[in-house]
Amino acid sequence: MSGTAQIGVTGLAVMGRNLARNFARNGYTVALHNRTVARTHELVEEFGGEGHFIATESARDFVAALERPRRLVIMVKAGEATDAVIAEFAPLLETGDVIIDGGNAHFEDTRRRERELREQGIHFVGTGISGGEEGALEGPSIMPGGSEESYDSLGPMLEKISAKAEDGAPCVTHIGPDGAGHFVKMTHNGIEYADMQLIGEAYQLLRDVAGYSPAQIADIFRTWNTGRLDSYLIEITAEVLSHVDASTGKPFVDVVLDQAEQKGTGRWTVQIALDLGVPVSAIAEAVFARSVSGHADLRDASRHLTGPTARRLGADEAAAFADQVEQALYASKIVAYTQGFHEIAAGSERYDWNIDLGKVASIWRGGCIIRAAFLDRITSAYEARPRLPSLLADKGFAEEIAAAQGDWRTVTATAVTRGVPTPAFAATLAYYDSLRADRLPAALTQGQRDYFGAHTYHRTDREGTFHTLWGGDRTEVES
Ligand code: NBP
Repeated sequence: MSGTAQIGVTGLAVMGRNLARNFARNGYTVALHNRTVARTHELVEEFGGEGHFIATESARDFVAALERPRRLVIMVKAGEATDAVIAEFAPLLETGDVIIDGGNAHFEDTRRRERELREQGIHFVGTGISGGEEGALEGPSIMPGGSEESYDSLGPMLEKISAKAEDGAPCVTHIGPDGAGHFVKMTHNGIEYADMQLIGEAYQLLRDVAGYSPAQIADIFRTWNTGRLDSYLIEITAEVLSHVDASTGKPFVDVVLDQAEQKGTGRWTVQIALDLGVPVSAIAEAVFARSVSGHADLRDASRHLTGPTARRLGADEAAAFADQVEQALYASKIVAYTQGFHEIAAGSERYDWNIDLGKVASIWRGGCIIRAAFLDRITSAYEARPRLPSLLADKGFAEEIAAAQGDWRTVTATAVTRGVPTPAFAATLAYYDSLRADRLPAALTQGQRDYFGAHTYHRTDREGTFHTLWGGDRTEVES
């Protein structure tokens, strides 16, 4: 007999619980399940009034509560727990049922799970969900992978619970088959790392070079948030910077330990980029910057290292410098997103996902952590040229960077001469200059490789593969 719940959620920690409430608030009857049964009942006790919930205590009852084809969302800790839950539920399901994994799974795990469940006739939809606990409740940005068929049954529900962009469009789209959704979510998080690092570097420069206080910098960010940098991350940066610690009366940022965590998706984005041969230097520098910050031992052992001492700018110079930092931040941000979208394009190509890059940018406009006005520009760039090789090939972005680059260079040079670490500003600028360069030192690298390892090289003036007899008379042979 078919149950009455249109959707079920298993895994009722912070994300699952809020997602279940979101479905219920939107009029769906939601079956609930959690390994620790108490959590299920707590949800109903606290929020039962928000909609129709069916609390269940066993996997069998949970599955029985769902209408067919069944749709069940797994929101458990990514990794072994996901496999354990699938192993528990899959034998109870039937052909055509849909399992949605909303955890932060590695896309290769999603590909494996999708393959295994497909053999059983079950649709497995690896789904990226961004927006944290508030997004899960109020409307996240949703990135589902899996089959087209599963999206037909699931899409309308996801569209209802998703965030809506300013133009009212739901922030969800079928990203592509098997692991495409989790791949895009992973890259979203990688870009988020880069964006946060760039904002952090801008803050550090405004503090150490311009000499502004956290409260003054908060005001600068608030102003920036009314312009082209308008984004959730800039908005919350101003909030964090203006927050004063209640127990000490000091700026909150001055009492927080300056060691950041880097785990999961940010690191994966860089690892996969290396496998795909995609230069994502902004994301890599962001991951490494967090890693450096976390090495308290190294930082402590290096206290004797010398460098320039900070010399603060005067008030007029500081205001002008802040404008330059805004230019640098915007130019670096364009490059960071360029790199992230390159990785998605490369993943799509490698795994035959046919991802619509403009659509990806458009569903990030609401709900997710990197939501920003600027994403509209990315969508327009890909709509104008769907096979755009790089965002920097878009005339509009190229012109904006051209206009910003004088200040971008000044700010980065200032950071270097003042001894302020700005790895992501420097990496994005170096990437830009690498793309611009007429000749790169890779020719010399090829010569070195041929010298010590007979790795061969190609010539600029004729076809073929060549090797120079470096240990002999240095004649060139074609190989
Ligand atoms: P957690 O990642 O903390 O996972 C806790 C849940 O997993 C609980 O329901 C727990 O059940 C269940 N669980 C575990 Br742990 N091992 C299990 C097992 N072997 N069998 C069955 N259930 C098991 O929860 P979360 O922070 O709500 O995140 C859920 C997922 O959403 C994660 O994959 C996370 O990466 C992803 N995500 C989180 C965010 C965020 O902002 N937090 C954003 C986007 C995505 P129990 O109650 O019995 O211990």
